[in-house]
Amino acid sequence: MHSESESGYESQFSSDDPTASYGKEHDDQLPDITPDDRVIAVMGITGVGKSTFISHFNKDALVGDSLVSCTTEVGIHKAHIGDQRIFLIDTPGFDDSTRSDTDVLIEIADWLRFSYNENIKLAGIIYLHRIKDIRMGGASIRNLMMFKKLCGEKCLDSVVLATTMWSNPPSDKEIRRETQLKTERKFWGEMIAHGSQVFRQDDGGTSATEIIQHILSRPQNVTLRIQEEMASGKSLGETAAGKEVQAEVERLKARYERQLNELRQEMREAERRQDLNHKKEIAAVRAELEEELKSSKQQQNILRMDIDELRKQRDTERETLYQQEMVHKEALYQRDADLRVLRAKDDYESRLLELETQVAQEKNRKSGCVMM
Ligand SMILES: Nc1nc2c(ncn2[C@@H]2O[C@H](COP(=O)(O)OP(=O)(O)OP(=O)(O)O)[C@@H](O)[C@H]2O)c(=O)[nH]1
Ligand SMILES: [Mg+2]
Repeated sequence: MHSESESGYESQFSSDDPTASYGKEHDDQLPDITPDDRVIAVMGITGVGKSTFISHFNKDALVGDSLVSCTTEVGIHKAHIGDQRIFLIDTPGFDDSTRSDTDVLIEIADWLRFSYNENIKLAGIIYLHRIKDIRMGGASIRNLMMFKKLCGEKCLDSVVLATTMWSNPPSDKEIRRETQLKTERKFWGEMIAHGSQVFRQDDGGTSATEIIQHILSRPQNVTLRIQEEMASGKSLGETAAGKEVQAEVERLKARYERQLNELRQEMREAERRQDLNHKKEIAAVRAELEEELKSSKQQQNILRMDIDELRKQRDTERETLYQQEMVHKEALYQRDADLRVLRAKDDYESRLLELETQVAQEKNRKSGCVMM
């Protein structure tokens, strides 16, 4: 097993970019993925260990060490298992700490649509889960639901469900959690019944290679449900995964509206009592909720849009951000240059003053005066 960080997708990015991110640059360039290559997507909630898994095959995968999500864009990493060339697709996870589910879905769906159009088929999908998580909380359940909707039942036999972050040796609690994950239909039970395989990612590169080898042992490639849906002309919001996000956005929107109504009532009470401080507090919370509500409405509009339009919009936003960054960098560079000139001028003037003083002292010495 060895990794490469050049050629293919990766070569289209600057060498100091450690992660090859998929982006608009690919519009006019065919990726260097041939039908003989096997492409494997790695998915799961943020911080579960997707990039770490990939880094066992290609050191360029960007592993996070902070509380915020690390991988925000789809990244493509090339590696070899024996003679087989593989491409590992790193994906941002739902429950991203900085982005909405809508943004994450756009990012993943956009790559899946692009790969479908380029006839790049997936050999399999690895779905990671932290065995350390005490409960299958809201975010994990939502992520799993989204994943199932993204894949569709037909693809489930190409899915590997793998648990990360095992203790050594495994604790009883971890083993009990694994059993629960495997047996409860709403967790992994139903997926296992449709052919998904369970692995432990508990031994670094060794267990990671076993997982990849299992996928490679299956000759067929798969098309995910969302890829078929988008190819048939559906907007993102019309796909099963998009509907899942829509439902979540709708639920949040209803919650913000309810809270705003409650605040209006509270505000009337505060006005009646002429309680200025409370009025200020309510106004601050109301402003936050109104922002959230605005963002939910924007997300609903985004999900109704055609994915091509979305992509163009996103590329324009990125371009604007890039331009702003360049202007900012240029201003900083100019400020540094101005500072250097000022410093050089100061140095020159002090040196000149020093020399003038020396000359005056010399003159005075020669004429016999004493300088005070
Ligand atoms: N103990 C242990 N730590 C792990 C394991 N896998 C990942 N980590 C650590 O968990 C943290 C997050 O790992 P990442 O690989 O960045 O997770 P990710 O899923 O790519 O996260 P995002 O990019 O934010 O979605 C890092 O500090 C890793 O070192 C594992 O199997 N065991
Ligand atoms: Mg990552």
